[in-house]
Amino acid sequence: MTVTGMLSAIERIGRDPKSGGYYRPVMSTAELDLRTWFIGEAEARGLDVDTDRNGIIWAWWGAPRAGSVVTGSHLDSVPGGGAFDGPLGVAAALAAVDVLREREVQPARSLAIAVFPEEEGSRFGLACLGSRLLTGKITADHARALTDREGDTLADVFARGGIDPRRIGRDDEALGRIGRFIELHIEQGRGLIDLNEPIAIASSVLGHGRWRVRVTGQGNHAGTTLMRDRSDPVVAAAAMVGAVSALTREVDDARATVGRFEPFPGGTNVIASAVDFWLDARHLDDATTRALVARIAAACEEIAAAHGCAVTVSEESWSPTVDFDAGVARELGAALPSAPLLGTGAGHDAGILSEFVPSGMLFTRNPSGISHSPEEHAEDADANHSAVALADALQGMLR
Ligand code: HGY
Ligand code: MN
Ligand code: MN
Repeated sequence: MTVTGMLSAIERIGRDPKSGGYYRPVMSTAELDLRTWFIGEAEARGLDVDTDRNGIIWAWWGAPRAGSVVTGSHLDSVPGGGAFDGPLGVAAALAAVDVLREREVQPARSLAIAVFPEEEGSRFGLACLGSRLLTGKITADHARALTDREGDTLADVFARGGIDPRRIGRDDEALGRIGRFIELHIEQGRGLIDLNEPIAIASSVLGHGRWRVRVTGQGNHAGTTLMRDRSDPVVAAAAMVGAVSALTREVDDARATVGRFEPFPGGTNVIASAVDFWLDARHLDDATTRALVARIAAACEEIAAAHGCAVTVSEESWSPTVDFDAGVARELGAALPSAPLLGTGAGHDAGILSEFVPSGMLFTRNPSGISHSPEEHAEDADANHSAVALADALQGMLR
């Protein structure tokens, strides 16, 4: 089955019929359905499938052993996400196995397709949770205690999803089997369309972090509280969001976003008592990101004081800038000589793994560059070509 055929088979899973956006949080019904789909596709190809103690699914062509080549991506999505972010890399990996078999390739190394849980961090707030658990970049205790918007802990959610939370954590045996990790992903940003190329090789991943900003004030009645008597955290938080944009625009190539803004209790005729909003800040230079966030935090303090409110800023996720392994990039370049090298502003499991195993990424052309939106798109020809490009990249590594 082609990549587009596989993506069509799952296109209704977790899709909001009104907005067309996807919401597939880890261990939700949608994501569990996608896991079932992937396992079915992998088993139909005779791959040996195992879901490990961190909830990572491994589909093996050959015995799990040191020096294996691993490819794959994730199936979870951001709220209102597109159809390709994650699933394109998973479907292309399945189709690349088909291509390699059509070429009668006899791998000298084992090949595995890995599907990492909670790459987006949309449920528990921490990006690339699965690859962080695998590598020990997050402790098991810290992970178990993470909570979702309903206050459910990761431990409880994983247990309900069939993963024993007592067993999560660094997995040297699984990590030790990975000789190379190659992730194919839809391009997020406009590069390839302007270069008239279908595939790019990744050079770097922008460092990025997430901070929760909590503003507290005085909850009160909307009709009986004079304006001069208010300590309204929503008004303070709104000014802070303005400061985020203004301060970030002063720093070349920095990006900062507030996409999640939650007043409490959230009544139309209620002055909120608190507001939580989340800051996503990114820059190629980690010290620049840190300095920008420090300036934003100082501005938030000033604004809170001016509105009779209090504010706390707490870090929830940090991923330093990653420069991918030059040797892997060369191998990919040798297999795909017309593919340009492109950096990305989006984080990936390959970025986390690259600290531990030689890793690389391929990007598939996205004509508009839009991502984390239902408008995310890859043309059928490019989506299907992804499998051939990935097979070309893997074939040399499997020798
Ligand atoms: O947020 C990101 O950069 C990625 O899509 N997880
Ligand atoms: Mn994403
Ligand atoms: Mn992704």
